[in-house]
Amino acid sequence: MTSVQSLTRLPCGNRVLDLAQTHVMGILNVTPDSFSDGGRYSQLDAALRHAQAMVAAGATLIDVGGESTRPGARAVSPLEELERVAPIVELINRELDVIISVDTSTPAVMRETARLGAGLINDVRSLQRDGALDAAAATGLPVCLMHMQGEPGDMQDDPQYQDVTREVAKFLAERMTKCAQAGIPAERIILDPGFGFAKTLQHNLSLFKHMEALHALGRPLLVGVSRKSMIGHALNRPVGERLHGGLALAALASVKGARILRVHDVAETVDVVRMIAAVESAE
Ligand code: 8Y7
Repeated sequence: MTSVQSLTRLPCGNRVLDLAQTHVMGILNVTPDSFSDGGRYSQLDAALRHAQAMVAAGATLIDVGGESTRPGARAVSPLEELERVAPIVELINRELDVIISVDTSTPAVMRETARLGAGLINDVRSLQRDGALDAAAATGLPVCLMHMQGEPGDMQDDPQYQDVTREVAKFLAERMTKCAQAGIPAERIILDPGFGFAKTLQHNLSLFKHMEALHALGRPLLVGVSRKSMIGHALNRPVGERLHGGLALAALASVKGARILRVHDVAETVDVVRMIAAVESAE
């Protein structure tokens, strides 16, 4: 079937993402807060309430992550990651009407969370860990492939590119080929330039400016710039003062054709997306 609908509707487990629109993905961090001693139930309850608020504010996807990608973050075992992520995936799937994206590079987490109701695999390592291609293929879920050089721990040491946009496109095309060979067809793939991952400010700005070049790969784009240091460095703002810069980038990304915006500030970003849609649907 190659109707127009099949080109714009992406099945995500038991839900469907309409790719004719720009969507806001809310970020839900479930890495344990060392300053909170509220116990497991209250952490789970707080995560559910945060997810609920983001859905009420207009998020159509929630990205659940249990492994910090911050430079210098401690490595987490697969079991530890699964114990953080699985209960919240199960709970959100039961309580909320939203597509659950799982931010993971870990094969066991992909398989188990898919069983518990996840609708999308968001892997900043583009399924390069041992067993990840096969695990993702077995779930039948769509996958977001993101560009990065190296590992989160060392990626910002001295990133080098001749032509950042061309190299990011080449990497993503190669990962799409690997996916196809593993049984993940192009129709199930979302692509992400990977802002802030192994890139200087100038790399990030150039990649953002030329983002449209990635449309040549034929797949929807996801953009994650919320509160990132590219905003901090461009505007000289600490992390708590990056909202306006982030909204400017959200608007630009949306106009450049990005289909999913991964953000912390859902309500504000939804207003940006809806305002643009209102203008674009006018006579
Ligand atoms: C991104 C991401 C992060 C991103 C995708 C942060 C997990 C760093 N950034 N996933 N994850 N794209 N797909 O500052 O840009 O949010 S973590």
